[in-house]
Amino acid sequence: NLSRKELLEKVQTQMSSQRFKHVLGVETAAVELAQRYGVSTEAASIAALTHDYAKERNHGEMHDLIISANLDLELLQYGSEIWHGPVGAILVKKELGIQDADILNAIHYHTVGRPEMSLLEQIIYVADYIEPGRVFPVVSEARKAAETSLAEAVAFETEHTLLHLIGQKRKIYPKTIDTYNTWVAKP
Ligand code: DGI
Ligand code: FE
Ligand code: FE
Ligand code: FE
Repeated sequence: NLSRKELLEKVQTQMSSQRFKHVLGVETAAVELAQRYGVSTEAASIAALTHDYAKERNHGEMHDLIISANLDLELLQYGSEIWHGPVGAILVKKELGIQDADILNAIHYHTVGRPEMSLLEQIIYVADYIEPGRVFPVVSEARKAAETSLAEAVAFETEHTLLHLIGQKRKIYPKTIDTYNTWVAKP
């Protein structure tokens, strides 16, 4: 098991200083949410520090890993921005030795979510969106939701991410819709 300091050093080698700063912000937000919602703050810290571990890997390597690790091949049709979660979970296990399934799932699903999310998965999904460095228009509303209901914060983020993608006519990964249907849509 790596100490927090060792983990920080390994993560820092994988990314720009700007992204590393984002990762530290996600850790701050995730630990706070973990305290509020009764989840292990250590697990929240580890998942937050590693959630974007693969973000700056080259696309060819990520593409090949999606195939060799038997990840969802549909990922390949929806652009590389949604690859780093699933790929990151594989690499964090292989290269950092992290084995905890809940932490690996939190990394895997941090971008698109999924219908069933553990509290830790919800925390990383939301912390990524509301960390102190984020500045988009609705972020204060998202932070407010996270103070009272984690599920409401997940729903808010899911709705607004989808609206944002549609506003830019981006392709929607079907699993993003599955998350929307579970967390946002009315029955
Ligand atoms: O890695 P971060 O930048 O911290 O944040 P993230 O992992 O939550 O999101 C990365 C990007 O993924 C973000 O700009 C929105 C995009 N994204 C999320 N769902 C979808 C998507 N892009 C497409 N094309 N389709 C999706 O369904
Ligand atoms: Fe990410
Ligand atoms: Fe996110
Ligand atoms: Fe992130």
